[in-house]
Amino acid sequence: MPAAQLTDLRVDADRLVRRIEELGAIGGLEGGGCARLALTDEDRLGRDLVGTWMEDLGLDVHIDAIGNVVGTLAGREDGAPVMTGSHIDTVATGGLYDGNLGVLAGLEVLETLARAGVTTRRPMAVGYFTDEEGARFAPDMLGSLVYVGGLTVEDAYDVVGVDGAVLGEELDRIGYRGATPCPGRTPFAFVELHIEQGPVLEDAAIGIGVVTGVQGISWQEVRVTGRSSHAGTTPMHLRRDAGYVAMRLGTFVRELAGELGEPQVGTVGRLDLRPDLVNVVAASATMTVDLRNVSEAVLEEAEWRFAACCDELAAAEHCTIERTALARFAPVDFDPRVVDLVEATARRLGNTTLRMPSGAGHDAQMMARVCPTAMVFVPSVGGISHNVEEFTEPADLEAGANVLLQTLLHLAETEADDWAEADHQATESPWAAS
Ligand code: HGY
Ligand code: MN
Ligand code: MN
Repeated sequence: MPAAQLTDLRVDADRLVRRIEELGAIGGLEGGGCARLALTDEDRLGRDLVGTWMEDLGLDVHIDAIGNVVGTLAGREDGAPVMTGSHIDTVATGGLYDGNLGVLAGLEVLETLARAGVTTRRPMAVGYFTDEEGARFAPDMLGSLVYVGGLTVEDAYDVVGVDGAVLGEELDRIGYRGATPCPGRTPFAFVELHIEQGPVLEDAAIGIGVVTGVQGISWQEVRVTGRSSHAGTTPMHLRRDAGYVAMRLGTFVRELAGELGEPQVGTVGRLDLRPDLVNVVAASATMTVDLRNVSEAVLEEAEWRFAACCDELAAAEHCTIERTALARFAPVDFDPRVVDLVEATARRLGNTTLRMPSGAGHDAQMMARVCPTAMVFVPSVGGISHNVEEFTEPADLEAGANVLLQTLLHLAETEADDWAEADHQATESPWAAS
């Protein structure tokens, strides 16, 4: 198919929306949304469904040692594939689009090409990565981290989940410990479509987010140990109140974000007091602290100021505090050539665009370690995500999927064998001209 016709190719938006809804029904929640925590039975059912769609399309499907699944459409030539993908595991209050859009839009791109009889120069691949959310097994982006060699598969197998399950055992239980070795094959380039999950695009009435990078992420578990005692008879100055210390730490996290200013964010998402009884001063408190910033230096400042607060409170309240890192990823800048291509493609297709960093972590954050990578955002209604009310308008889903299609097509057809030439190609190829 001549290049000029390739630029006219568009996805079948109805098929995409149907698949989003069909996958979303697995682990479906009352009132909408879905819960498919990593490596649960619901995750397995979602995996089985997406795997069936990949196989029905005739993709060459591989499951790797950490359960990442990649389907590849052969190219006219062998060599490194142009790759897209995301995740299909969700948080417990998940929506239908977080991660799922990126996987199903990638599948839709390959189906559009296959149905049009298009064989691109380079192979095209779509994948989903295990445990992107990290909500059950930390860290987040675990599967893509193993894919790029940032964590050994053996260490990943030993990760213990918030429910006490062991990752490797759960992977075996659902039958997704595959034979393909990790680290995975390095793609020629990786582009991920994702909902923004925040309010920026909607507030600005912009259709496509051209994602320039991802902010740094610091997750830690904090365990405060005090002493249980009687709530009625223990004078305040004699208490070793783990619950009070935990709540002071939570307040500190909130105030620290305010002091450091945007885009610093801080969240205490989990808090567990023991013995968790109305008339007992808490003996222990276990909580999580999530700190993020686009600046590594400011994120480090947030971390040491939090540590200093822990030390002060431990001394003042006669408690001990242990902190355990659950995830720590530095901010990532995406490849400017791919970012430029996403922007040029989105504009060529008539979209309004805005360059922006990602507040959420994504698998692209890991893929950027090994190949030229960028992301495409579409608006989230009300800026809501990790919430069953997560929603993106069908027209925005379609626009994002078409930007993904045309961006991947350009990458799969560019004559550049190495990225030094790609600059040259990006200006001369038919995609950039029109
Ligand atoms: O935590 C995150 O940013 C992502 O949802 N895993
Ligand atoms: Mn996601
Ligand atoms: Mn998420």
